[in-house]
Amino acid sequence: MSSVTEVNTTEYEADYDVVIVGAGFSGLYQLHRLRDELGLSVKLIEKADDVGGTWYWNQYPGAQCDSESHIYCYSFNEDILEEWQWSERYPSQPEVLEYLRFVTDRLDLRENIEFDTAVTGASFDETGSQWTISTDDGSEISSQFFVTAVGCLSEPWVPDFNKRDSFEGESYHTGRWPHDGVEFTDKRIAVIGTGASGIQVIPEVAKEDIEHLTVFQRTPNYAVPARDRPLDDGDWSEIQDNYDRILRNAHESGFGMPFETAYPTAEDLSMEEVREILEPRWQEGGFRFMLTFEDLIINPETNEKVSEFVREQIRETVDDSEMAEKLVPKGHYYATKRPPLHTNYYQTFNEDQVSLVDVTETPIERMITSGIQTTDAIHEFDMIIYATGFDAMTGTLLNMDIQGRNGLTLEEKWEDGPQTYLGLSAHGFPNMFTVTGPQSPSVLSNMPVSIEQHVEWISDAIGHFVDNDISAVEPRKEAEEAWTAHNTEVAEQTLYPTADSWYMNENIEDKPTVFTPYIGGVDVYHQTIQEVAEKEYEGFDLTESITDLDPRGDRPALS
Ligand code: FAD
Ligand code: N01
Repeated sequence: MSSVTEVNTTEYEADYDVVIVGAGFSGLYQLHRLRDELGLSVKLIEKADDVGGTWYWNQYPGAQCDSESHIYCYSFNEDILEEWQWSERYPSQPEVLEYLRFVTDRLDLRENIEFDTAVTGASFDETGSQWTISTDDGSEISSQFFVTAVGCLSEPWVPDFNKRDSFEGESYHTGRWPHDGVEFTDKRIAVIGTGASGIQVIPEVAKEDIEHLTVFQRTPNYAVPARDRPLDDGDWSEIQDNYDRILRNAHESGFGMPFETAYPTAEDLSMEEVREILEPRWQEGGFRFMLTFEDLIINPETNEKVSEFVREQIRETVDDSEMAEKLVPKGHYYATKRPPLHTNYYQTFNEDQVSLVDVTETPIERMITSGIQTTDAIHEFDMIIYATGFDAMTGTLLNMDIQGRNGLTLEEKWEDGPQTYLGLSAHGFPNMFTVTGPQSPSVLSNMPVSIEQHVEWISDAIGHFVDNDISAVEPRKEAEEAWTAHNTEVAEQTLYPTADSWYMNENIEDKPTVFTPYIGGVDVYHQTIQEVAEKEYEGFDLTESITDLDPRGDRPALS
């Protein structure tokens, strides 16, 4: 049970009940829920000049969702579900952005969003049980609750290559792609990185009228064909007829996707039998392939057979056998690094104007004014595209200089890796909640499902605290330690920790090696957080207010 203590708090008046940071999928729904369902005064701060988050920033050619469109959306509003019709099996970046703009306008959210403003600091004032939030325009505002919705993959990461800034050509990161496009014609182009972003951008750049494309690969990936296609009215009416069931299944599944795993294991199957099972799923494309065998991620024998099947497909697709061998992943199990989908990725390496540099054989030594110097050659370019990923899960949170009780910074607290209670809150940081924080299923799911779970839990919790005059809420240290230990324990039962992935923070040298998302499953996780709420927020200390503060009272309008 939680405990309720009376403390002598000084009377205070915060500017807002809640300040939210981030206007992507998470922040937009969080704003709607707190403002329109609880009637709270809310301000949302967003550093971009528009909504969209991921889909605002990642405008690189080929940027597209790997989740199928009909499940990569909000499910909370039936009118929106009926009014919006997706045009493709997987929505492309412009369509997701258009969708998020549509939802924003439909729910009239813009008036509570301050764009073009970055949060640069947030500190908790114990006396008033409120947060002071500083922004890059020099302003400060206060709120009783502080909700971070800053995204797990929103801080681009560029490796610190020797003399990185000496290159004099054009440089772009996929996660900060210019919104007015990039001209590729007649250019010699390098792409560094073959994760999900690289695998999408490479075929699109290769299609352009370029002089040459050189791909710098460190770890080959297991990419499965997406097999995108337009959705016609017939497809759409079938989805609409079954939407309740589809969405319920997604919310009750382990990965936030409405697909059943078909077989318990491949352990006792011959490779021939495995091929027979996987072939139709390979032809169908998408994440159903990954969900063929239930024990894929815990049983090395099953995983090795599925991995081998993918390797066979790569060898069959790439004409040059030496090139094919370089593209075949060998050092990690399938899906222990985020498994991407692709459209013509492997086929691109059959084009004359595309070449591959394996940087494990010939590492990048330095950037030079005209390109990239590896241990065996100088490669000259007009443009370098960094598809090198993100300071994932914690990077964006830590950049905000968040200070909790007694001046403890989140950076100090998480020096050895994130410690949270339920991936939602942290001891020492009262009244602060994080949407899809580290140690929640987040990136191991179809994210709108996890986002809705979190936003609804946070809203219900804040509503409960407000209704019960609880001014400060903080997870107990023991609860946090137990959750952190549980995260590690569950991860260690899987193959995930065997790979050098960004899930393990391994993409950035200074970060502690620790598995950051929660792999217990979206369904199990949801049940856990619901039970915590039902048991009066078990694991949290709740501090009752003695002030006459009415958190639903009149608050300043947005400037
Ligand atoms: P974001 O969309 O990242 O939004 C966070 C917002 O916070 C941003 O607008 C950012 O500008 C703002 N912000 C951050 N820091 C500050 C600050 N200090 N001050 C003010 N504002 C700040 N997930 C899936 O489930 N399926 C997919 O197929 C899929 N495809 C993806 C493709 C790409 C290219 C990428 C990068 C991610 C993909 N994801 C996918 C994950 C995706 O990030 C989530 O699905 C979802 O969009 C996250 O929404 P969010 O609102 O939580 O975070
Ligand atoms: O980033 P990544 P991403 N020298 O970190 C390489 C989501 N997403 O932007 O694997 C040379 O996966 C690095 O090599 P290695 C999705 O969740 C989704 O592609 O570390 N290479 C890797 O190849 C995804 O997982 C979608 O050895 C270096 C690449 O750069 C997440 O975002 C689309 C290097 C980085 O891959 C991030 O994906 C796009 C170095 N020093 C993104 N440092 C869809 O759903 C790094 N690399 C469609």
